Amino acid sequence: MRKMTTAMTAGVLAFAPFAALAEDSGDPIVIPIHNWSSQIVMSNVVGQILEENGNAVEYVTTDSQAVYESVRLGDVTLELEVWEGAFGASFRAALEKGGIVDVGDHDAVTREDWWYPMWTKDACPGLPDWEALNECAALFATAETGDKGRYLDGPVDWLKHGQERVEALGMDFVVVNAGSAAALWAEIGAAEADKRPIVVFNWTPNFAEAVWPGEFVEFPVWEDGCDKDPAVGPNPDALFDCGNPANGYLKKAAWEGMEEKWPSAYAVLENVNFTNAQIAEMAKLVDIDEMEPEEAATVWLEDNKDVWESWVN
Ligand code: TMO
Repeated sequence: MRKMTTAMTAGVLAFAPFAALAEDSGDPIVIPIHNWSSQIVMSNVVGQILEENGNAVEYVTTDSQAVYESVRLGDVTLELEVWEGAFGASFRAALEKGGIVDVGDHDAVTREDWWYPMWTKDACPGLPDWEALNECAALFATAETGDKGRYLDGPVDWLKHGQERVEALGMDFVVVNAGSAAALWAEIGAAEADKRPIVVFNWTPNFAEAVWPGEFVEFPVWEDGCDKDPAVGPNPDALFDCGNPANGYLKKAAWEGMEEKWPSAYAVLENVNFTNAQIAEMAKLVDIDEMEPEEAATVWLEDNKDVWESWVN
């Protein structure tokens, strides 16, 4: 359904014209879908809010790094979860090229990094320090990794640079990429039975923190430029010799032309703002309650009217 504009008629010429009501294009707003649950549910939540606003919406599954180029070119209209750790570099590169705009931060504070379930600390009490982890590398050895420890990193498209970090810091670990987020949860679940020490990629906000108490490994503190300038970080000759930002942003981004083509939807997008607890809940509806993302979004919207209704004009 499209917004109505105020029609000018001869009869009202005595009055100043009303400001034209925003008229959004009837073309669908294209929302990208990636490979972790909060992003998929949030995309459906905002998609359903935009439908409520009168917009047409279409979802496309896209690579979580390449999407910034797609937004910049207008092939995709927006992105709801720009995680500083995983996507900051791709987002900044697209901003520099032009065509993409920063639509502001969610209240959520994010962290993405090497993580272990708390039982791991019983076997390696010097944790969360990364050097202590490295001393314990043999505890994490598997047939696949020989005498080195195994670190299960995220799917490759999250570009966590685990291998570069291991090399930059001279760690006795082998980095294995999970095929999917589900493989990370399966790994933690399997280790839980006999409290086997493991270290895997994880993030917050996420459902996992309510299921498995755990901690992030403390690497050398992130400094701007650690991914670009070898001089930044403890190893003067290497990139990625720092942890990810411990208080990372979560941003919204949009195609530069969105505001003009869908002004009303853009105003809604500017209002969209989720907290850590809300995002963890979105992931839980799928990863624990096993809902389909679309259904999870409907349930979330039903339960949180007070949060989002004021975002719609
Ligand atoms: C981008 N992610 C939240 C999965 O780290």
